[in-house]
Amino acid sequence: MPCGVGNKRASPERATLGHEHVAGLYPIVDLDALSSSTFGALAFAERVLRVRPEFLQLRAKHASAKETLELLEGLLPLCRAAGTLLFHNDRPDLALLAGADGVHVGQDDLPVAAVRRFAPALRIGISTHDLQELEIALDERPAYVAFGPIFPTRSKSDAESAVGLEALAVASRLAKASRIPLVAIGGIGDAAAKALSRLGVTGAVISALFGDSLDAVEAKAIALHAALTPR
Ligand code: 3NM
Repeated sequence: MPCGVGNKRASPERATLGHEHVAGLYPIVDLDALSSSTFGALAFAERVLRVRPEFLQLRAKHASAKETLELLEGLLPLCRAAGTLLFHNDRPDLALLAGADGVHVGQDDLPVAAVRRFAPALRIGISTHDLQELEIALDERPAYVAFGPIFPTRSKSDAESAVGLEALAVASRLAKASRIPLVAIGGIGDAAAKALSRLGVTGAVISALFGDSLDAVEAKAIALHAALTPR
């Protein structure tokens, strides 16, 4: 296992991160996206967790540390019950304090070596936006590498240009050769999910999970999870 040794695990038989293959939906609970809905973060998470995804991420770009820590502490038992690994975006300190499983770092966040020094037990996901960043990230042997945006997205204010499915196919080959799971991100919906699944890549999703009601959120999570799971 490249990292995460000794950290609390969601459930041994399902804690598959760190192996080369992951499948299904990677839901991101994004507080900015939730702020324009009527859903609370925990109620939203509870519904998407019904598909028992391998991992779930809290993305809290504009929330205070206090609010974020409270939310992580609320999400953790929900994730444990679903056998899902909880990742937090950007902040290993909050992930560690909450007892979460991992941290997802971007190119301008703490370097992987610093995260490992600070919190050796945390699994690490790395966000990348072109093949050069991807190759550097794979050399770090993280729990997974995210690659995107694959398609245009409105969920990230400073999103880079969309890389498209052809670049994703190349990224998928590189990640497979390194035996590191690859997560596609950016504009992933039902149609894209099928293409991802053919490439053996999983998909992180924010906006395509939203619907008019929590029942609709759950239905979207079920459909995306199925489309992202190879048959
Ligand atoms: N990171 P949606 S794209 C959070 O390319 C995030 O690193 C990206 O949201 C990256 O599913 C993105 O609504 C937004 O497109 C994903």
